[in-house]
Amino acid sequence: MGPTSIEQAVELGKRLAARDRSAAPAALNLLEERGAASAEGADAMLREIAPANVGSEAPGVIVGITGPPGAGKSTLLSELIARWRARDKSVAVLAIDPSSKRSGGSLLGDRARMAVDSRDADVLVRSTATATRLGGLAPATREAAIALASAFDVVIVETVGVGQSETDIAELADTIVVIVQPASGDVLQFIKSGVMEIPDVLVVTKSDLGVVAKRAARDLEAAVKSLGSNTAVLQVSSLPPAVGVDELIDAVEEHFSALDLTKHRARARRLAALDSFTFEHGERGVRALGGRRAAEKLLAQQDEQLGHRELRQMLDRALANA
Ligand SMILES: Nc1nc2c(ncn2[C@@H]2O[C@H](COP(=O)(O)OP(=O)(O)O)[C@@H](O)[C@H]2O)c(=O)[nH]1
Ligand SMILES: [Mg+2]
Repeated sequence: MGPTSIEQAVELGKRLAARDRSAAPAALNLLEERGAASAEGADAMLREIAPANVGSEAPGVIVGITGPPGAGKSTLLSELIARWRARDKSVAVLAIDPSSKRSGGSLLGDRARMAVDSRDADVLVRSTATATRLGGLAPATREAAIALASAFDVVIVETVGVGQSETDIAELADTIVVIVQPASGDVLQFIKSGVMEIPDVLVVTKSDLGVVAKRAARDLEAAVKSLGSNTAVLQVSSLPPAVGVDELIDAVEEHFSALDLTKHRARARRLAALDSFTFEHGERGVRALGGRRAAEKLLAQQDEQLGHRELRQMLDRALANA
C-alpha cells in the first residue's frame, strides 16, 4: 500500500467510527508508518475516532493480558478468540513482543492458527516488535488499541513480563489480566511485597497439571485476600478440552461493564501523558511542574475527552511556562 492521503486517512477514521472492521488493517498500517510522511494522516484519522468527535468512548473492551514468558498466554489467546467468537463478538489481538520479529500467525502458535480462521473478518491478529520503548508502551500502541476498540467488540493486548508490564498496560487497558503458571513464585512474591499492583483478574494456567495448579491458585487467592482485594483468581487449561475459558471471559466482561468508561479512559490518557512527559523530561521535568502530584492535579483539571497527545502538549506548555 502506498502513502495514505489525508482524505484517505479521514475516510479510514470515519469507517472505524462506523464500526467497519475492514478499515482496521489499513488504519494500523497508518499508525505504524507514523513518524514518516504519515504523521498528519495518523492525526487526521485519530481525530475522527476521538471521543470529543464521536461523542463517546470507543465501545470495545480493551483487555490487557500480561505474564511471564512460557506462562501460556499465546495458547490461551487462541481459546479466548474462539470462545469470544462463539459469543458472536468480534476480536482483535495486538501481540507486543519486542524480542520477536515473527508474524502474528507464528506468534500465536500452531493451535491458534487453527483457531483463527483467516477468512473471518471479525478476527484480526497483529504482532508488533516495535511498539515498546524503554520504560513503557509506545504511544502508537495505545492509539492502535483505541482505533481497534472503535470497531471491534474485544481488543486484546498481549504483553510479556511481570512486575512492570501491568503498570505499563494500565495506560491503555480497561481490564488487566495477569497470567501465572503453576509453581512460579515470582508473581506471588511481587503481589505480597507490593511491587506489583493487584490486577483486575488473575489467572493460573495449565490447570490440567492438577495439584500444583490448585496450590498456586490457593496461594494467590490468600495473598490477594490478605491485601483486602476481591480480585478473582481463576484456573484455566488451554489444552483440549479447554477448561475455565468461559469463566475468564465472564470475569473480564463483568469487570468491564462495572467501569465508568469515560472516567477510566480519561485516567488512562492522563497516565499515558504523564508517563511520556516523564520519559522525555525526566524527574527534573516533573519537579519543574511542582512534582508528580501537582502534574496529576493539572491533568485532572483538563477536559475528560482530551487525547493523551493533547494532554502531553499541555504538560509541555506548562513546563515551558514554569
Ligand atoms: N499442560 C499445559 N501446557 C500448556 C497450557 N497452555 C500452554 N501450555 C504450554 O506451555 C508452553 C508455553 O505456552 P505459550 O502459550 O507459548 O506461553 P506464552 O509464552 O505465555 O505465550 C507451551 O509449550 C504450551 O504448549 C495448558 O493449559 N496446559
Ligand atoms: Mg506468547
